[in-house]
Amino acid sequence: MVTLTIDQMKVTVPEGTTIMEAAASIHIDIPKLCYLKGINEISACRVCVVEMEGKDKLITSCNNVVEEGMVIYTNSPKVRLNRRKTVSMLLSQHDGQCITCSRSMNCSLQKIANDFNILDNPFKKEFVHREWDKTFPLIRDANKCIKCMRCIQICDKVQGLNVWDVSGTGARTTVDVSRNRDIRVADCSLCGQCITHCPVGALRERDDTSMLFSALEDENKIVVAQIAPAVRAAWAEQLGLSREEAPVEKIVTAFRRMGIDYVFDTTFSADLTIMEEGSEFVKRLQDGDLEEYPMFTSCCPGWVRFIKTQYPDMIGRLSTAKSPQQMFGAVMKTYFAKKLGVDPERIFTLSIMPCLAKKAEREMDLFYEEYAGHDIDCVLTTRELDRMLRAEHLNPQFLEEGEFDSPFEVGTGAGVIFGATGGVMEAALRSAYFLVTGENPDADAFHEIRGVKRQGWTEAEFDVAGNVIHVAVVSGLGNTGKLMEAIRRKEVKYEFVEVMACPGGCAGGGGQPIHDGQELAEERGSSLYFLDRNTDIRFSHDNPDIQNLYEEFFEKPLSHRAHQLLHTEHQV
Ligand code: HC0
Ligand code: SF4
Repeated sequence: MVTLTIDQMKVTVPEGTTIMEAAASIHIDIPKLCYLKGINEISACRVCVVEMEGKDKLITSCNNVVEEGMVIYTNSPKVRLNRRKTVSMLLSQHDGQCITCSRSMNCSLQKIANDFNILDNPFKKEFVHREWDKTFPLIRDANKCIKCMRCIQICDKVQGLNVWDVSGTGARTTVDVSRNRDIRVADCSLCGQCITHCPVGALRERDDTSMLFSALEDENKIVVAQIAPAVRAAWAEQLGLSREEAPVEKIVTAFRRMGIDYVFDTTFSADLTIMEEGSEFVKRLQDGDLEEYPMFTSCCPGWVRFIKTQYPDMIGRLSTAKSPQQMFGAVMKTYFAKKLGVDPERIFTLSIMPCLAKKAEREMDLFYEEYAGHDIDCVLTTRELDRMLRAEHLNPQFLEEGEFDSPFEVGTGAGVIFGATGGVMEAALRSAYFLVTGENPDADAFHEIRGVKRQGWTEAEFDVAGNVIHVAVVSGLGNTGKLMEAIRRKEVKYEFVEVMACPGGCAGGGGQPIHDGQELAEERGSSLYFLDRNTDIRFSHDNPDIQNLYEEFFEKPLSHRAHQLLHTEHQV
């Protein structure tokens, strides 16, 4: 252990602790902009400087470790002056258009500048316009970039994709797409992790809210919304409500007040996905198709983009089942349109997702009878939902809980846990067990695969009526890359693998509210498991609305019509 003095307080911490962590242990919060534990400890921003007795130069606290007898000042006049200057310099490189920024009030630079009471900035810089294709779901605004390097490190170290790099030299140094590529060809998975780790508004999603408002204005359109499982665990975080005070049913009421015609829960189509994907798994298992390589889940579009660019030879191992988002869209434009007695063209499908890649996934075509279009017309992230609720002056505190519409009213606990890492696998196993044995297992029989794993993956084996099934669950694309290599080298062997691009699954999705420096995927995931435990129906195949949909329309899983509407051929 090492004892030192910080701001006249003695503190004893383990060897190797950074000064920043030692200060945090006695509730001194040293300001910082670039630091991300274990990922970005390069002192790029230099906001975290402190004064050390006996040393002339200030030192950065994020990457200098404690020494016995050290005397540190975190807010001496010298430190204060230096930090103010550093922040002012950073502000000079930032266009400061806070009023029109998607991160206004949620920006670490804005907060630090306010905390330091910086009311004027002597440094001014001319900004050059930099081109960016604003039709791409991920948008970079170089004039807001403060070169903290977090996006480079997250994409590289956590997601293994190296999409970003430093470009230019000297005063022109900035961050841009690596190797001078266009973002569209840079193999970006659209996981959005660089956005959720950007301390300012230099990275954001394409805002699609105007598409929804146009549809709402169009009297010919019937607007049908779905809300993804993980949205319920996070949507109110920045609206000032706790999770307990913010059930998803409040969004239903908000949507009705906005004029949305029908509101459904994606947990319903998560159940539908399980029926199809679970049946496909059992079939592939029985056909001996899983002896060499596993079947991979296909519901995470970030992962699907990743496999297409990084492991194209493995595409055939993906389940052919569409994701719940797409399945719901297909059902709305066919079965539901028929039920309403309207043309599919009149149905405008909206989905609220914790994800950016869903904005690209929606471009998938749908052809059915006379109709040629898309399953989904508009995807908004949880953050866009929050901005929209604010714009509409819909205060969630005063919204009552509404009810999802019929005929897809019921979603099960199995559908809810899709939003957490391991949830799709667990839901699939609950139903696969039933498909093989004709009986339900204990709903918690597959709990071993729950929980966020920052490094590596979770594996387990389960006995289903004498068949031992080896499964793996992985989240984060860096981890996924390692798992894929191990599978290829035949160091591991599984029959079924769940992959989610974002660490912790959709709960930690790139479209979720941003809390700088905090990883909330685990906490949000736990709240989804809590909802599952407290739901009456915990098996997808027990969902009466799903049973009814098969009876009235699809006949049975993997039927001809199911293949036509609920499955897809994955192509590079
Ligand atoms: Fe997910 Fe999904 S669970 S990918 O994370 O499968 O985005 O929440 O909506 O489609 O259901 C995201 C979340 C979904 C889909 C579902 C799946
Ligand atoms: Fe990298 Fe994901 Fe950002 Fe794309 S969205 S640049 S893959 S971190």
